[in-house]
Amino acid sequence: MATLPPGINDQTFQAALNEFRNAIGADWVFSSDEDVALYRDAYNPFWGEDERTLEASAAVAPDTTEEVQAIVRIANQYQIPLYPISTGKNLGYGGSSPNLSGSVVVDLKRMNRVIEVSEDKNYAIVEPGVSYFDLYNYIQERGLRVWIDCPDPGWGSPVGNALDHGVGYTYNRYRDHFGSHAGLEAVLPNGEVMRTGMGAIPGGEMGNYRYGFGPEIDGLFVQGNFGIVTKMAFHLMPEPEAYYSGRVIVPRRQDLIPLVKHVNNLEDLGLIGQPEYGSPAGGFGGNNPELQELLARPGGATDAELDALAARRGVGSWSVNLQFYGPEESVLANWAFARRKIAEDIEGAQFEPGQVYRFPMSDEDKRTFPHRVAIGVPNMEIFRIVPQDGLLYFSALVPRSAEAIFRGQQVFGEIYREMGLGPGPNPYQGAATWHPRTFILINGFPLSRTDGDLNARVRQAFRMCIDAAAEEGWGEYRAPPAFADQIMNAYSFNGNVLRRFCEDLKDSVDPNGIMAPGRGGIWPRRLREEQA
Ligand code: EUG
Repeated sequence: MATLPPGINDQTFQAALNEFRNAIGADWVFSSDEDVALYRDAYNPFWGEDERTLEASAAVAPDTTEEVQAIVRIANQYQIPLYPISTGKNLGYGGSSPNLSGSVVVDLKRMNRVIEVSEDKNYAIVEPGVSYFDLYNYIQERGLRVWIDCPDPGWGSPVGNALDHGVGYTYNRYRDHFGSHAGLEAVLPNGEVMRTGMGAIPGGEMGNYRYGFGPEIDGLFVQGNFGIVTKMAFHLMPEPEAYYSGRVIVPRRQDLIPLVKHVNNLEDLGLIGQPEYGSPAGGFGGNNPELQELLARPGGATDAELDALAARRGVGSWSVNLQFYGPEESVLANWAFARRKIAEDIEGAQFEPGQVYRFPMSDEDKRTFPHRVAIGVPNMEIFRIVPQDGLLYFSALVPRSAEAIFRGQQVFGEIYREMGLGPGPNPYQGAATWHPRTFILINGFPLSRTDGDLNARVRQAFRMCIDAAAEEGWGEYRAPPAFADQIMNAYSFNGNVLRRFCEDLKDSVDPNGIMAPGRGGIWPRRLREEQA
């Protein structure tokens, strides 16, 4: 028995499904229990309790923008809530699960056409069902000298990833995936098709200039419910001549403060790609028994004790890998500049040189390259470190400083300990640095397929983290649907005017409230009143 949308009886629902079948073909309307179950969140925070929480009622898979329009019109007629997904791989952030139970998933996987890749002008135009693998293969098959910028899981969609604030590895202007877009096409909640940027001029060229004229409204489609994006243009990086990566290691825990300042400067000068912080003393290599013992003591360890231990073990406290792209001369010169600035300022800093890689690179060399996403080669290696039953990502946006990292270790560590979820972040846990101009403290809460009690505690800890972050002036950048409302409510300046403004827009462009109700914490009037 399907989970129906609120206020819709089975007869109306069946009538709507029949209309969908007439519009796009019966093969592409999925309504059996086993088909619909595939759209449940694969990292489901409700396992072991009510696994059907936030379950879809059905799914439809259109092939064209016209079919998307037909679906939206039918949804309006029958008041059926829709929930669009691209490749549906938003794992840790809800997967393909809607914010409103009973929504019909609009699965855009068949809209997987690469419309254009321009090698002269360095852009791509793609449909939402195109994956990073697809776009990469398209470029390789044609021998085009442009790079994609991909996130860790290569099966995701450039459109879907950009629309959920996703990111990659190369220079900021490419690895900020929404930031690198240049115009889009969307089906609006009333079924009309709109193009933004230069696409709004008949015969205009999407892919180059992003803004066009007037307000830039593309952001409404990010984590939003103002339409279904059916095409999107992205700026691509021209294939660089060389890639170089060097590692900096600093001895003391507090050395992270000046290190972050130097790395921020390199980044804001446009000299480096994603800086990858790590710790030889802890972090991913943190299973040292002496360290564990220090941390387990009441009150934890002091910096002096941690530094003494790191010195005794002959390891540094922090490391950062710096990545350079461009002409061979400039990547080496920029690495020399980074070394000089950091050596002048941080006593005992060490520098491990890497090697110059040149492009184009053979397939064989790509296969053995140590970190393929850094050179725009999509893969699935990241799943080696994801626990079997998945994770829930709590991801707080914090200022780009070591002080914020230290504070986050304390604030979120307390919640882990209080909720009996283990030690939580250790004194060497760094920040995620994919996003421009911010750090993101990502805490992956493990889920269980069988232990409902653990999942319930994880959900509670997640909610405590949202509140604790808000008290620090921090919000989250992305979230599983179960937490969207609480997160949006934390963005509460001036009586939640941000949310209220979005609701005004929502009521005006989507009066029937059919487009992804609840996504981004924005509900249509009808459902706001129900919740009140
Ligand atoms: C990861 C990356 C993310 C995120 C959550 C997890 C990677 C984990 C770039 O964003 O939000 C290994």
